[in-house]
Amino acid sequence: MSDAPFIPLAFERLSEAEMRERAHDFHSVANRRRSVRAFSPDPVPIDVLETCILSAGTAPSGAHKQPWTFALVTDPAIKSRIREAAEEEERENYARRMNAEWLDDLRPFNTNAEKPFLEIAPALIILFRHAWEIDEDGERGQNYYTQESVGIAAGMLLAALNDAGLATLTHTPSPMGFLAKALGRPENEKAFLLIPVGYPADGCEVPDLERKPLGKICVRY
Ligand code: IYR
Repeated sequence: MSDAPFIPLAFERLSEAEMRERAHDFHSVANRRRSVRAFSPDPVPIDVLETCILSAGTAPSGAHKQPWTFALVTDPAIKSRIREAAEEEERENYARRMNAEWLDDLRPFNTNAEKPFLEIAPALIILFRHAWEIDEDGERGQNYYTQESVGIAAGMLLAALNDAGLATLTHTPSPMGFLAKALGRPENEKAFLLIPVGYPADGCEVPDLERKPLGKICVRY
């Protein structure tokens, strides 16, 4: 038996009617989320972003190591540096790294190597994955399932920001090594995702996409 302390779980059963209503309400908010590439430069309340980051930080993680750092960037000079470095990689991606099928799959999204949203969006949240930990004495400690843990935290962050009335983009400039360098992150932290956050630009349009129905994403046994 472990001698680690346990405490009573705070958990309240809801009525089925309330469960149904809450599940539907959450789906209707989640289903309005769209990846936005045209942002308004209007500033957003930083405390709202911080609260959403706290929600992301409630994600489950391997051995509760919480192997994540959320870099919240609003400094225009840093945003510019990130845009410049991201576009340098993306020019290489579009010109050489992505094959014909990939470029064809991206056609409906009208993307290219230009990433003005990295400067225009009022905030960028860069999620770093801790591949391992470094303790106060500089010793290495193991982390577990860091891809899964940080992926779940990223999903929770996107859901929280969407629920708070903010638009996001799930952006993966690749390779992402330049982000740790630009932000001076320690060597155990690997950039996982870059999320521009703000309000959509006036007149913002998004591709006319459909989501798969339940029958296409859920199999019952
Ligand atoms: N990273 C590139 C290309 C790109 C790739 C996928 I897969 C997307 O869903 C969207 C874009 C870019 O950001 O343009």
